[in-house]
Amino acid sequence: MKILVTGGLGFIGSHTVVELQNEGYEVVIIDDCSNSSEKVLEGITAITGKKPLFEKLDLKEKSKVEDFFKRHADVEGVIHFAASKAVGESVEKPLLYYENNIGTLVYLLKELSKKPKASFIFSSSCTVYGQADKMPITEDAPVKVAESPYGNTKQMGEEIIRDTCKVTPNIGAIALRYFNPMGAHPSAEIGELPIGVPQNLVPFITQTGIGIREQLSVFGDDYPTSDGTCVRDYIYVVDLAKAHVVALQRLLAEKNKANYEVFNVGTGKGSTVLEVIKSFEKVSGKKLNYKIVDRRPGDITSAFADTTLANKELGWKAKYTLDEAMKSAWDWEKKIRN
Ligand code: GDU
Repeated sequence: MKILVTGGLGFIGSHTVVELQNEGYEVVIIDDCSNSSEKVLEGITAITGKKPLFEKLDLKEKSKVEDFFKRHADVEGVIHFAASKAVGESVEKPLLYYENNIGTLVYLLKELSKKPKASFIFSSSCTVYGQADKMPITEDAPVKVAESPYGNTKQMGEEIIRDTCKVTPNIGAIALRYFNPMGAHPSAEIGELPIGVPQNLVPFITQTGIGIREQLSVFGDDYPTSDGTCVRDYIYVVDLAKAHVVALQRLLAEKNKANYEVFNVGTGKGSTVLEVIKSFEKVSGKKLNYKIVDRRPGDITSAFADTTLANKELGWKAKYTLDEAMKSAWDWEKKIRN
């Protein structure tokens, strides 16, 4: 069975391609390589022994998307990762984000609505909850006004899919709301490759550990948490990738309870920034150079998932600990700098 993975050369996309291939699916990747490299194909092939099909294509080019679906009429499911994801950049360039993240989603759904049956998995984010009133966060927590155009594209994306599914019963869709993905494949063949200075905590830590960055700035230690630093739910990227496969299988087997569903994908456990640093120090045996600085504007105090729904309905649970995920991130960092 052929599955299209858009953004399949990216961080979460590439790990999902591996899990799909391991389950026997034929994968075709679309990626425009704007934030990824064709070299990732080699890493995927080294792990699975099978090179996925790949088309370098910009999903904003509507006629090329139409042509793709004509040539790959046998695609039965789509996992849609391709999107711009830098929160700060989205504030500077909102139209770029709406065009990249919303325009392309519409084109894909249009193509799927022409098919007799199609399954669609959407990369959403816990950002839709903003600072939730209750922890852990359940899927029925209210969606808060987005803090950035990026966050807005995730909210609007979910709404577009929901509205489409209402009138298009041949499409079954699941939105997965990721918490904080981290780590790399245990083989260290694929992992996260941030361009420029990493905005996210874990790649900044590993780059500091290896000596590319001098010091990690910890954004604030006066939050109302156990040690004053922010709490997040760090989920190992391989666990997250597997959640996509089980979500797809639910749709393909028509086990879904509605033709649009939403699931949180996290571990259910919150960790503070200082706990993440301690985990790095433990698995690497290195002291991390860090200092406490002012809060980063827009950061929320705390976000961690209630994963009961995903556990029950998808039969999925995160297996790896923070230390295991951190070790994989560190192994990857060491490998790519050698
Ligand atoms: N942090 C630091 N120093 C850094 C980087 C991060 O202290 O150099 C802290 C942040 O303040 C935060 C935690 O580490 O408390 C995690 O920060 P990340 O930037 O790694 O992750 P966020 O939770 O801020 O971001 C996540 C996703 C984004 C977007 C965002 C929406 O990674 O893509 O969805 O949520 O809020």
